[in-house]
Amino acid sequence: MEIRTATYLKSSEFISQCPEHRTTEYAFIGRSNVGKSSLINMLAGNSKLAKTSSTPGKTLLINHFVINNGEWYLVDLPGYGFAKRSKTERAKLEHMIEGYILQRECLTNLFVLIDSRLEPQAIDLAFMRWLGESGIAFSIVFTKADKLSRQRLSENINAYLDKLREEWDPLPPYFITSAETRQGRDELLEYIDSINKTIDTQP
Ligand SMILES: Nc1nc2c(ncn2[C@@H]2O[C@H](COP(=O)(O)OP(=O)(O)OP(=O)(O)O)[C@@H](O)[C@H]2O)c(=O)[nH]1
Ligand SMILES: [Mg+2]
Repeated sequence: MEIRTATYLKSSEFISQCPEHRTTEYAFIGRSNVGKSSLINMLAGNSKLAKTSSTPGKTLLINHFVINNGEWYLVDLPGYGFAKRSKTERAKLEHMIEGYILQRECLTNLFVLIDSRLEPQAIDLAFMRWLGESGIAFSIVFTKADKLSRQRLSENINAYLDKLREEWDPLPPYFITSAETRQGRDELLEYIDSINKTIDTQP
């Protein structure tokens, strides 16, 4: 599948403000700075679509993007776990993210982004546990693959999968990506396409 058009639609603070929905919707979540907005831009083939920053905490709202004139939506979410934010601010963002994930009925699949350079982080494992307990379908996207040698990358991914096997059987689907080299783009788009085909996505 190719993305022919990708346009910004709306930023929302609450689910009640999210656009009315008639098609499938894919959202990206993960720790601040993991590369959610960059991944959306890489998929869309437009580096200016979602705002990115080298400083964590850039995305602060639920951002909807329309793909292929309404065939499906991409959603950029704020990151979780940014320690430098005040307790109140963090609670507000967590509330926003939780509300979206639990209440957005048209959320077709959530992609949980994991920095491929890091060993498994408790906050991500706890977040995925919560998704499982809440019955939310998700897939894992390892990001920033370009920052590691091929061997180091495969060692890290294997170690991560081993950690996940302690809790998950079967493992969630996973993808290895780089917003720099566009690694994983075709696989992710094919995956989204395969889900779209099981659901009528005509607007
Ligand atoms: N080398 C490399 N850098 C990346 C990649 N993806 C993201 N980055 C960089 O990582 C930083 C954070 O990227 P964002 O896409 O803004 O991260 P985010 O997860 O949306 O962050 P918040 O909105 O703050 O939660 C930026 O400096 C990006 O250029 C990647 O695949 N490779
Ligand atoms: Mg962002």
